[in-house]
Amino acid sequence: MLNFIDHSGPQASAAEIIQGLEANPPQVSPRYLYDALGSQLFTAITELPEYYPTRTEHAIFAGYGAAIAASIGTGRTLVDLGAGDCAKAAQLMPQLIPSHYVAIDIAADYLRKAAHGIAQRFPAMQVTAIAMDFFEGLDWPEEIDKSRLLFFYPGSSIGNFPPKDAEQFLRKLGQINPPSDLLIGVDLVKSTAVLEAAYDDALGVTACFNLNLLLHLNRLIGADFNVRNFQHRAIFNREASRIEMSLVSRSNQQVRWNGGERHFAQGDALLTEYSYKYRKEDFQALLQRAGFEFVQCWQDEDNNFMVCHARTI
Ligand code: AVI
Repeated sequence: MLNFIDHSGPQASAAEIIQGLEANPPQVSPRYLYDALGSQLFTAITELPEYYPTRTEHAIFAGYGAAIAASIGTGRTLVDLGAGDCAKAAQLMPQLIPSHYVAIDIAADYLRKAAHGIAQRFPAMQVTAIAMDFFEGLDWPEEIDKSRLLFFYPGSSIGNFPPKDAEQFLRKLGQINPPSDLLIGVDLVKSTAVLEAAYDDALGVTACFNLNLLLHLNRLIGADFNVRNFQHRAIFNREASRIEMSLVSRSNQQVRWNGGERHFAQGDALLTEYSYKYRKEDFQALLQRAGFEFVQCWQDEDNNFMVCHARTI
């Protein structure tokens, strides 16, 4: 049976968006990449030949599912952070055999349907879906028992936080009710060519995903961004170890929104997302600083991606 809890609240803050647009350099939180179309475009990205993280992580789960379950144990409360279609957790369920599956995502309708499907597929398991934004930290809902927690954070979503924020986020997770475990997917540093192709694919799907953010902003703050006047850019900054995704103005232009405006000169960049890439030892050190001891990790043959099991210290 599915228990659905809606803690979604207001999803967008016009003031926050405008503050970012008026900053120098201008920036927008990556969360605004994910309206209904943006979420579908992201799903399309995960199927692109250049975008290796999703299929590599899938292969790691397929190849090492039994070893992962042996490391973690069964009968846990599996807390899926950013569950989406719940497919990644479902892949591991036959081995992890959770007693309770808690799926958390901001997209309430999508989550309810996906979690309902999981409840039907695994009738012996308790299933709770919580619509909430855990981006700024996870306020644990009182309704849910918090014993024997296993946090599941796949897809290298941790890379969309700057490392200091990632550390703080993980520390807060670990403090909810220790001892608890963490199973997390992390994208690894690799060649610039492979990384930049993954974020600037030949079909232009990532460009659409990025540009669609402007249409989303137009609706959220009454802006008049013209998508044709901006160009997608994704570059790997090796020193900062991150992909920097932005939208570059193709001309000198004025963009207006409710109560404000900004001039974009040709070449000005609006920053839309960072995607940090880690070296294994650097991520282990981050886990440690966040209050987790590293237990074990699994990687693909080419060392493109890793899945880490960690436990609160
Ligand atoms: C969701 N997140 C892990 C993706 C990433 O790889 O940073 C988002 C993304 N941005 C462009 N392509 C994919």
